Amino acid sequence: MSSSSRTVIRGGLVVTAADELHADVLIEDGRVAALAASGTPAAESLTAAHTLDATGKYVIPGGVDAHTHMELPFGGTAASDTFETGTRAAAWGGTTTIVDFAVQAVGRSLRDGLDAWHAKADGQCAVDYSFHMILSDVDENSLKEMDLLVDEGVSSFKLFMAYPGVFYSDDGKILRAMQRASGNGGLIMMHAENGIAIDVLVEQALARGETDPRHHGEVRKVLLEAEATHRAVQLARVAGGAPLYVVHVSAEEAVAEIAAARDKGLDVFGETCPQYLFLSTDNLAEPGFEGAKYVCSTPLRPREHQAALWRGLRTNDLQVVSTDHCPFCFTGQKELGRGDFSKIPNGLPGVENRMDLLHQAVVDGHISRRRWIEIACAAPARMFGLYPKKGTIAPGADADIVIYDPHAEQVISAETHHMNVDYSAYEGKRVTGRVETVLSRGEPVIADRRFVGRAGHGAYTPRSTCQYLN
Ligand code: DUC
Ligand code: ZN
Ligand code: ZN
Repeated sequence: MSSSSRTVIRGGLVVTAADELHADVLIEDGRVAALAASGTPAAESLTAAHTLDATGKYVIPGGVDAHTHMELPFGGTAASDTFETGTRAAAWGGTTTIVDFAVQAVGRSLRDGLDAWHAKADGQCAVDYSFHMILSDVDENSLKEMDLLVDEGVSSFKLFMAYPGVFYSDDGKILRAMQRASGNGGLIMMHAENGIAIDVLVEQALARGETDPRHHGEVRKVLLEAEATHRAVQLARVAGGAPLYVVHVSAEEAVAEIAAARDKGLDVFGETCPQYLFLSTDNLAEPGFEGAKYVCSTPLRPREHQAALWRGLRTNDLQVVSTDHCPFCFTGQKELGRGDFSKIPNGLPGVENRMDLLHQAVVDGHISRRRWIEIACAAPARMFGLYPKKGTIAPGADADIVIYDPHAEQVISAETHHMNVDYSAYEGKRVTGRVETVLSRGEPVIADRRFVGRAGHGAYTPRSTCQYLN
């Protein structure tokens, strides 16, 4: 067999969610072909035209970011990363698969929304991508379309208990969508905040002259996240046990609702995001209008909530860390909300920072190395039907592989990041660990910290149904 399409990565510590071993990895035709313990005759027999030296480095699966919003129209503007810039930045940060959200517009079909998102992404992406579908208009037609989408690889559906008049679904619509999902294998993803109550508090705060960004955090109360999380769990039970994945969990009380449901054996899952683990209401309260940089929903919480999130990640009450990457420039976009926090477009950049921040969590002792790979690669791949093609390093898996230097020091900054946004939420933060080389299906995308990929290499990747049921 010719060795020209073969690459071997030698001498690194291969870390997956299951194992850590010093092994050489053979890649052939874009897939992992074999692993063999380094230095053994079996490893020496792995020959290839290309060799990558990973001595002293980690060899890890490419990250799977299951929650991004490239080019999302929101709040009278649109997220500033395109599929091209956003997936390039993802690659720089060691993420080789994103699952973005196609949006059903009110009064339109799911198909129209999905087609529109395919048109935005097609030929643009540097790494592989899939779609979830946001349901904004649950009716008989969209319920039927859910079945078709599950069959063609869009097997998860986001519903909003927040944002009345935009994405919001009432409890009846949510129940119907959950009933449908319990029959067709779809996974319901829930934005769990009581948006009707929040809108009352927003109006009252503005009437009192409370217009600064920090009031965004105050009106979007912990109790209203916990209440919505509880309600979503009960609706899923009434719907016949439809699996439920609660997105961007930020509050201790919401983690408790998910943990209680899981203790009953229910298929309830939780995701949190780096911003809730590393940032807090202190950032929202930064002077001037700086707090606008940290406006997202669910909102940042007082830092006391972080311990519960870390604990949830360790105990598997939370399974996934995604970014909810939804960047808006400070100049011209976040500024839309000067004098009225409710007009600040909601969202933070982060697709490039997730793997590094979670590695820092390993360094800081919050999670183990294998748990890092579990919550950032393997669990999201399993949750959204991409495993074992994505999320691990094993024979037959796509060769989406990162050579990671665990000792390199870096300072996160907008000056050096690759996301198309004029600030970093983590400006000045020192972290230990850095991506060195990234392969996507065996092709170099980042080589020794140079971008060598191209728009259009990234392929649309249909998904099977959730592989993570309790
Ligand atoms: N939250 C955000 O912060 N941005 C986009 C949508 C969402 O739910
Ligand atoms: Zn959301
Ligand atoms: Zn989101």
